[in-house]
Amino acid sequence: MNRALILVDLQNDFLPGGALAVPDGDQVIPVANRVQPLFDIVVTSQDWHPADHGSFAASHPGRQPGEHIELEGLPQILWPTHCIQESNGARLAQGLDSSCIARIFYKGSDPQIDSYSCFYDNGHRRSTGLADYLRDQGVDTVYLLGLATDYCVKFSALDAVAEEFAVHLILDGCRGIDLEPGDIERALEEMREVGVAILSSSDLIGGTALSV
Ligand code: VGL
Ligand code: ZN
Repeated sequence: MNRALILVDLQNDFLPGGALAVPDGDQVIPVANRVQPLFDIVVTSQDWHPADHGSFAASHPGRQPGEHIELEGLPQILWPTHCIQESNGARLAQGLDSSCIARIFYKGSDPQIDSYSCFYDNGHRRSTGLADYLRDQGVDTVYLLGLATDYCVKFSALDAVAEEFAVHLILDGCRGIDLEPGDIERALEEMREVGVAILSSSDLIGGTALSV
């Protein structure tokens, strides 16, 4: 059976200087580049919002980023405008080696619902097709890295477990937002609790984690 690497939202807007910069987000790019050749298949997700997306504070007059609202019946944190389709901010990070990427899965395109996970939107209403694609490729084990640990990486990892993949998180390939201090640590704990194995890229390069 095959092992896949899922690169989560390695996009300019999530790097320092971007619209929704994740602290030290740029430091995961060399990790992503180092580990890609170790996998049978590499896929990536891209946050891909229309300009009027409902997760943007700017779409709700009087609201500020960081505020909590309800969007079509779901709790929603309001974000700065980010990852607008076709914009430079939505492009894959400059410096990311994209030569190994077999397929890109776009998410967050529906203006009325956010999509943290690269498998499903936040209401689990629509699939991106990633799980079926991976199964079609004979993948039973996935490794994740990317941005942000406490949002898109976490929800992708939880969905990957629910889809019955064996799930590993490459911790030094992730950075988080910590909107509330402790969010990153709590996200890691939630992932551990459902069986996500947390490891470092050096474990992979040493070969141990790949042989389990
Ligand atoms: C993300 C907040 C809003 C992420 C995307 O990639 O973690 N976070 N959109
Ligand atoms: Zn987003």
